[in-house]
Amino acid sequence: MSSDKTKINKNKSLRTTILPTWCPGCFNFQILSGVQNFLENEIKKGKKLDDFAIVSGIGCNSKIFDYLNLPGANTLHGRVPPTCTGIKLAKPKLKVFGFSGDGDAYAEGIEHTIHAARFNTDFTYIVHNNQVFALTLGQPTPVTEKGYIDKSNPSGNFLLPLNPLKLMLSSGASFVARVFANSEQVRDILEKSKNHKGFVFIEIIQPCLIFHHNTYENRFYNLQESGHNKEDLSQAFCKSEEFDYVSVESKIPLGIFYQKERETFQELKLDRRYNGKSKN
Ligand SMILES: Cc1ncc(C[n+]2csc(CCOP(=O)(O)OP(=O)(O)O)c2C)c(N)n1
Repeated sequence: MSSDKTKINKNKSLRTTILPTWCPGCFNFQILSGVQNFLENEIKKGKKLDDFAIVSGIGCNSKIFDYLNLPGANTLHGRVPPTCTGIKLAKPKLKVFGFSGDGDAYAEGIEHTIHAARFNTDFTYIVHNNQVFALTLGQPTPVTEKGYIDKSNPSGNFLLPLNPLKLMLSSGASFVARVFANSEQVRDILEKSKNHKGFVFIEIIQPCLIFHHNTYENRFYNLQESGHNKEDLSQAFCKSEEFDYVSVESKIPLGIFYQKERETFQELKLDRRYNGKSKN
């Protein structure tokens, strides 16, 4: 935790006075504002700053840790899920949020992302997906499209991207959603997922104005408005395949792909410890 923030943590306000170092107009500002609006509403309804904990990794996205006056940890690259898991196991009453970039979540930390979904660990994982390693100047991540050119790949990225939503669904995530980096959409999905018990995975499509500014105009539609059944895993898989992270024409579904509660890691672990067996 930065020393500046530790000092500011003595104040009652959610917002710190640390000046954001994101590029002007960066969509991370939209994400920050959506998170702030959601949390301020929770605080208005009686929650305290120390009812929450936040964890971020390494990358542009992860600077969000400095701008929210909440306890937690700015951890190692790719280690957001195990840090959230540790906090949640030690302090089960805390509402824990993890923030990562696509590099953090799907490259350095992919094993932890998969196991958090498989274990159904009870925290909310927010992945700012700009399809590049932005802080280190635009190298391709596992979700960058084939053909993407940067200084480290002058003849173009030769690999197809993985589909993180499909990965999360097949790994056992009990809540899987995607939104665009728009303050209102971010606030709304946090509101809709806040009572979900278990692993909440939220992908935020976050154009990087410097290294990866795709054309998204007229491509989004809302799953809930289109009659999608979010309890149907096979429907969720079908919907997750509509956008392959390469095409610049396909429609991009937003909203909740899948939501079905099942026993969380915490419940299974505590059952084992205290009853000698799991509920299943
Ligand atoms: C273990 C480790 N590997 C590599 C790095 C170098 N590094 C720092 S930031 C970064 C890019 C992060 O990209 P992403 O997670 O996609 O976040 P973004 O900057 O795009 O928000 C990398 C590779 C590091 N700090 N630690």
